[in-house]
Amino acid sequence: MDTPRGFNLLHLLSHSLLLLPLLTNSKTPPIQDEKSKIISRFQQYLQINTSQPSPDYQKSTQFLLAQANSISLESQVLEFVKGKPIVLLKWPGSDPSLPSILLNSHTDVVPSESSKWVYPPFGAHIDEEGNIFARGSQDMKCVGMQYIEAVRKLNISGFRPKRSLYLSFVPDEEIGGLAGAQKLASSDVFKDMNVGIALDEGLASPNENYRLFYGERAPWMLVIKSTGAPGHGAKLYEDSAMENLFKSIESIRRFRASQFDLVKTGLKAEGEVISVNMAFLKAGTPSPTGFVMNLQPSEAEAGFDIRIPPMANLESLEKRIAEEWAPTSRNMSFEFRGKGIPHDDQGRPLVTATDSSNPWWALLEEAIMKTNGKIGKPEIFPASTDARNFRLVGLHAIGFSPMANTPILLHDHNEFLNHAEYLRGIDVYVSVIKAYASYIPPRRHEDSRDEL
Ligand SMILES: *[C@@H]1O[C@H](CO)[C@@H](O)[C@H](O)[C@H]1NC(C)=O
Ligand SMILES: *[C@@H]1O[C@H](CO)[C@@H](O)[C@H](O)[C@H]1NC(C)=O
Ligand SMILES: CC(=O)N[C@H]1CO[C@H](CO)[C@@H](O)[C@@H]1O
Ligand SMILES: [Zn+2]
Repeated sequence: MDTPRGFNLLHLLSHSLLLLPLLTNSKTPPIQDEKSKIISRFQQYLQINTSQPSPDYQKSTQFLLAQANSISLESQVLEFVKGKPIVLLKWPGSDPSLPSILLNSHTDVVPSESSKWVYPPFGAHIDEEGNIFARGSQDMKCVGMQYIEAVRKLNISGFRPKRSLYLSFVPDEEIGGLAGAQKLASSDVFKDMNVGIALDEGLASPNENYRLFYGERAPWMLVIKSTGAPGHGAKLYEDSAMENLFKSIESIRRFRASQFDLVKTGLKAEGEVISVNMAFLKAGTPSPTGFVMNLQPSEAEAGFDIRIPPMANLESLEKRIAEEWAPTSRNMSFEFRGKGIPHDDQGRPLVTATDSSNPWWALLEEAIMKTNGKIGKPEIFPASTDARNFRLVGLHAIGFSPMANTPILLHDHNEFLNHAEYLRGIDVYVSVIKAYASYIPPRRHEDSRDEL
């Protein structure tokens, strides 16, 4: 551990733990020791540079296998794509006929501009307040290690699962998950795992409520292009490429404002509206010093990042794009550079039920509340996660990262998680795994639906 400011973790832990007389039992290690070991294992994982674009998956794989070994979990490394390992750990259940539990996390992290960080992004430095600074401290090495630590605790306590528990550590989520979760979810290995419920990442919550996600918005990357008659820069005329494009941009901006207003006035949550943001504008005739200024170009284009909630009306949006944002009547065309799927193959919103038809939802809430955790209203994740791959194959999937009272810093400078919040999250997963791995559905008639 790097402690340039003379910070001492044991010292910090002792503020919250006045249990010293209890700690000197000869068989069990002191609680503080155990907690500092837990934190130091988290730091080790954070210190592995799994930053895109060239994550050190070899190191993260070695590390995770060693962790699995230390608690005798079964492990295998799947490489559907060479150099993109999926580490799959298994705690076998006593009743293999019951569908299993999948706890998923991704091992890669987004790049960081280290010069803009107070502490180095792969240092995992702990400051005086116990905040652990590292890229991945929130997104989402915290969750991956919390799964492992929860299993470790449960195993030590003598707990044995009825359902098998899988921990998957997948690569490349931050670049779309094609070589990771997508390959896993569509594999034969996955079918054999007979998964009943998958947990994946959520987001930090600045208030006391944990956030649970039952769906996510699908990204549509839209590029619109216009053409028009070129002309002298001094001339006012109709139908130039720029004018054609700007009519579209004005229309798109009005739509954006209408959606944003729904969020600002509190009528809808961020994940429930269609967001549109301009990603690029490309036009002009290059000159040696920049652009030709007295010429109206004959072509122009713009790109937009659009995020679609599962319940959005796709037909009406497609119509809007074709008729208002890129109408052929205005010499416009459009294409998608990526188009996510917000619906299942029957056209229904791709979401995980939050009502009584899905017992896993209530079980999760109960298990969290048992640890005195509070829970906010179920949400749609505003961006994409690997969970969509599990929903696409028909599974229940819930996004959850146990980080309350924590600023949302994923992909930001100085990403951190407080050590106490991290430790608390482990206890939450202990409770969740206990509930999930022990769950036996109420007996049904012989002709009933498949077991959940
Ligand atoms: C981490 O890896 C990335 C490449 O993916 C590299 O650009 C960066 O410099 C590395 N950071 C450190 C601290 O080694
Ligand atoms: C479409 O482009 C052509 C060729 O540049 C131009 O003559 C025409 O005026 C344009 N029409 C519109 C509606 O922009
Ligand atoms: C995965 C698992 O069950 N690991 C270990 C848990 O602890 C016992 C000892 O109490 C080991 O025998 C298990 O292998
Ligand atoms: Zn993530």
